[in-house]
Amino acid sequence: MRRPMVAGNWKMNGTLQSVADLLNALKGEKLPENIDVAVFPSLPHLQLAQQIVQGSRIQLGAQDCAVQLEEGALTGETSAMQLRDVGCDLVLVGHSERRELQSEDDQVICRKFIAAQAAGLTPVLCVGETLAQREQGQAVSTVAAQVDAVIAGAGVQALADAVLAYEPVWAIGTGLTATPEQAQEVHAALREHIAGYDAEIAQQLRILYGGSVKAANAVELFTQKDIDGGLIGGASLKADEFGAICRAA
Ligand code: G2H
Repeated sequence: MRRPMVAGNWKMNGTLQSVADLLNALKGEKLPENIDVAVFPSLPHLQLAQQIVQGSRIQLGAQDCAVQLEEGALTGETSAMQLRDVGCDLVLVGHSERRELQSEDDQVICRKFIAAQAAGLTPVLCVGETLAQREQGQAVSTVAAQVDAVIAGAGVQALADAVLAYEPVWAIGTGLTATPEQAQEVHAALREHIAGYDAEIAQQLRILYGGSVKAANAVELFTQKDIDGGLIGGASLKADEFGAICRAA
């Protein structure tokens, strides 16, 4: 039985005040006992967020980490070790916005995944196909190749301490959501693909769905057999909406 997770990716949003307000409101939401709940604020807000979620059941994550683990002359970078030091439990790796806007390739993403685990963080590895890839019938082969690149560098065993998030690029922040059937099809294919390496790891791996999830569509997505919760962007910026999504998991 996989424990569902609902994670809020706050992207580049918020101020110290709004982050405090959002977290305090979220702490007041009724969150189901049988799921993991995590939030991923911007870097400057992590320490404050850590102080607010401390002692609560909300886990804290960062949106990215450096490929390098050791301290060094890397202006603007933040290591997984530093994220761990400020109280992060998780880190997103390979979000499509970074793959696209920061030109992160599979090799860089694999190194970040390895650095995250070495620092004691749980990586949430994001994969997804573009609309063009889907239209060419390459949705599954694209996401499978993205997972393969991490397995090639980190080993399949590394997935035992990771979370996978399937986020079709065409559904991110667009208001378009994959239908529950489209999402389930890719989740099942990913699990089957990973089972080709190790059946038990595939069975236990949590695969979250992301891409315009909101309270109104969460139930139909989360009740699919291979969907183990969600990675929520825009809708995670409102405590009541995010609370409702958590209760759908
Ligand atoms: C996908 C998702 C969260 P949104 O990026 O990672 O964002 O729910 O706004 O589509």
